[in-house]
Amino acid sequence: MAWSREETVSRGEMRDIQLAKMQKTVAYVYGKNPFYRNKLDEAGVKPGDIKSLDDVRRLPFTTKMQIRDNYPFNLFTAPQEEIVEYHATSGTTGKPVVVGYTRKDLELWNEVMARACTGAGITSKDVVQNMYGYGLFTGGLGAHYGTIRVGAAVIPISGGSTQRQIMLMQDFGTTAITSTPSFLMHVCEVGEQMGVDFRKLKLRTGLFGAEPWSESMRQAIQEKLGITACDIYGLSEIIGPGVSFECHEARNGLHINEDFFYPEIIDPDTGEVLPCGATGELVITTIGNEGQPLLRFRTRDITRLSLEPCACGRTLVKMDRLSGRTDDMLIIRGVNFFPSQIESIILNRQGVAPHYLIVVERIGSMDEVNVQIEVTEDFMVRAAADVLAGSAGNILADVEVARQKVDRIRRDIKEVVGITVAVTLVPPGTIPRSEGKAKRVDDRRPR
Ligand code: DLL
Repeated sequence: MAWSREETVSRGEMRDIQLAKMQKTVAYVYGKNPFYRNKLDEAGVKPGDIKSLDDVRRLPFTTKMQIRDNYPFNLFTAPQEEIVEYHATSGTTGKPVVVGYTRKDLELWNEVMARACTGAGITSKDVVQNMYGYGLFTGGLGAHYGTIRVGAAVIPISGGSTQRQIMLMQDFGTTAITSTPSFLMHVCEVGEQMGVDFRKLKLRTGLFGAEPWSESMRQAIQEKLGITACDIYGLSEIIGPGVSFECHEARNGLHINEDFFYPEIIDPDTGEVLPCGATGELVITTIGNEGQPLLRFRTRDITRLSLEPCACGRTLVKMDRLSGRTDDMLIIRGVNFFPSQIESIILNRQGVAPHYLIVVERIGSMDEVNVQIEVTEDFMVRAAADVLAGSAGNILADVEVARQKVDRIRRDIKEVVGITVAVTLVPPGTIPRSEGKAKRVDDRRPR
């Protein structure tokens, strides 16, 4: 069952809703925000020109850089006194991107997060352990609002405190988890070391996102915890988590809350709109936001849209799990690839853990990639026991197993990605763990 009627309306009705809200949004920003008025005047478009959804492509794009250039509040369209909550991106370089929410925006965010929780099968009977970071990052409060809106109980533990996470899971009878997939994997690893069998706990579902994760990672999470793992997508500029979400029935793509976030797919190089089903950059126009509405925001996230009917009965358009970001793409010796392509290859191998780091260096004039992957605790214990026992035959066999693993992973990467990389197996616990989004790439090339 969907949370709201809009999730199951016909295509025709959805397009009517979108057009009415689009026209209202364009008139609103044109009337209230000098940045947009100038942009629309330059593009020669007046609010009255948006007569059909096809006219949306006449609107100019908005980029992250433009939001940053208007730091902190110049893109706000609602007056300052109507803003009731701020969020911001972490921003590793320069100023962060700031977002301001009015009461109506918070209502909208509650609504889309309630839809996402319902999509994952969360109801008022659930106890949700919210491991997303609280603070300026939107993950914590977004999941918090959605949980409460569906009437479930939230445990607002935030990220970190790994052992405490496990204790609360056991003692509070947690049934659902909201977390980045990488932090959850870390919690699992620590739990396993403590001898916890997560499958025996009351856990049954979860909403995971904020970073790329592969189908293999989903399988690993589902197996280790005995839950259904649903993907959730969003970005601070648009609202935070809740732009799109997977339903637990199908788990094969994310329903976009398109009555609030109007999606388009464009060719990232030319800006041309691509037909439904083509892969490209996701562009979103917010058609319900008040604080800081965005016209045709370039997310830089790469995906494709699908209108195939879904087993859950929702008619909301679906997007594929992200294949990467245009700005995360690594170009190595002329070959383009996304770090997330490597994850499935690693996760499909026995004896290695889902913790990896892709190190890129320039040696002379050549770019070299070294994929560091942790071996599992079990593998390490066996090898150490053989060394202690002084059994030369077994030690040699262990070395041979490790060599074959490295060779296999190298070959698979070459086949899938098309480049030759070095693969190094490193001891368990060597790769830094994150409490939020994992850092998968260490690009040491001079800029
Ligand atoms: O990550 C909002 C969020 C919080 C989403 C919790 C889901 C759960 P930002 O910090 O602004 O916002 O980062 C947004 O993260 O453009 C994507 O590149 C990436 N991202 C978010 N969700 C997913 C996902 C939050 N499910 C950026 N899969 C986005 C892959 C994701 N990447």
